[in-house]
Amino acid sequence: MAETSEQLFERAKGLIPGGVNSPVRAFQAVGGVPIFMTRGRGAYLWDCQSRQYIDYVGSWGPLILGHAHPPVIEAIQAAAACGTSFGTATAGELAMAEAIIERVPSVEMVRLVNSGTEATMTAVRLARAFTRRARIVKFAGCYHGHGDGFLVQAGSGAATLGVPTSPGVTAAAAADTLIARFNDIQSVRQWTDRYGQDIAAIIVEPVVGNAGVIPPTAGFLPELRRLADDRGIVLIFDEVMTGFRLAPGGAQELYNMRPDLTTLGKIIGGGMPIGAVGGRRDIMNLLAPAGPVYQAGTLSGNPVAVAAGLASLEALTGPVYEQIETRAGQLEAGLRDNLKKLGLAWQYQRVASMGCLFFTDKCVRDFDDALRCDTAAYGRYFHAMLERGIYLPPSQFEAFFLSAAHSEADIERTIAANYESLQVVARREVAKPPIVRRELGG
Ligand code: KE4
Repeated sequence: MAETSEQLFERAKGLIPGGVNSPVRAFQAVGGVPIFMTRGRGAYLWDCQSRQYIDYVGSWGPLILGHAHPPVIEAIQAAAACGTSFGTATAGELAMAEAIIERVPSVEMVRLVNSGTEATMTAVRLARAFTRRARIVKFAGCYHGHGDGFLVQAGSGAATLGVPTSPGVTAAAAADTLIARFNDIQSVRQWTDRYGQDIAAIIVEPVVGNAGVIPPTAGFLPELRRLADDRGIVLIFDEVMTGFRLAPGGAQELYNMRPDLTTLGKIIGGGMPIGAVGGRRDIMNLLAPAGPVYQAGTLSGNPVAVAAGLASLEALTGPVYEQIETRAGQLEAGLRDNLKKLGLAWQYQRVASMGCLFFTDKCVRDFDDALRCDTAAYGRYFHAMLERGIYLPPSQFEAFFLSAAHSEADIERTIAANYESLQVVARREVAKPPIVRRELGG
């Protein structure tokens, strides 16, 4: 008899801090026991009791083609059959660099690393070396991984746990991090006016996905570019989540922007561990061994991860993006229609295949707006959808993701489950524990 998630979690908590290897998986923001998944295929996940879900987390973004996409699996199998890692240069890393440079015009050179955190840490180190300055500006609610300097009013799991500035981050590390408000250029100007000559970088999620989904207001990104140019500050777009998702060239293609450095990850690994930092040649060439800025990684450019990423990028053609956009539009129309029919003022925000239902009656333009959400209502909504076979991010401060594998029938089922779940929340009922469902097919 397979162990239940409850039994596995009980055991895991004695062996792994919090029972999980990444905090946001622990369901602390929504209550209940985290679900232990065993298999994914296309738009679906199955848990350890063989319950099937339509998955809108997609491993937090990488799986834009869906789980176990055949060309990706074949690429992994072929690469692994030749060995899992050589610790040497390989032609695949060159192919990945070319693939990124071809899709992201602002990237002239690229360094592969093993996570988004490594990418953002490296980008800031490069900016500090290039400018010989110490301070960085980040935005409240944006999450750039768990590097010390970023865990200051961070989003994603940090916001979920209510520890936006983590213990263990020294006052010195935090002191170099200046916090601004997303979509408020004046909050940036206050810092550049005061410390302009000592600010190395402005790092931003061009579309915030770690406080729920918050699009940039018109003019905000161009204003950031202008401020950075005026003060010789390196503008870093953290596109770990938005890269290759919002468009082939990411958010910077969508909003016609040209940052100095870009951080990437998720999709370029096809679900395997990877990250990348890329950008202007004059900055990137500071990286060892070309330059003095040290950065390294045993498994950087790992051949299996690179093979998975290349297969993913290759499969991401124009028609695939168009299909995903069609589905995302259908979902948005259905969810908005449900809110209207039920007379609910909650806010649905979306950019391409990243979306979020905010349990607040005001448009969410920054982290303070997001923090006004009724997170308890989100928790009830999450469980009501789970009961109906829909797996959403277990936190109000996350984005949900569509993939090329989500079918029209999946979208219709989600809209129907959303309608019932909104009623559950509006009536303040508590969702019953997930029921065992028959296989949905697919
Ligand atoms: P990783 O170190 O987790 O690979 O990437 C960090 C990171 C950097 N920048 C952005 C914009 C990101 O969204 C992330 C990681 N995203 C979260 C989900 N919101 C990862 C999920 C988790 O922490 O378990």
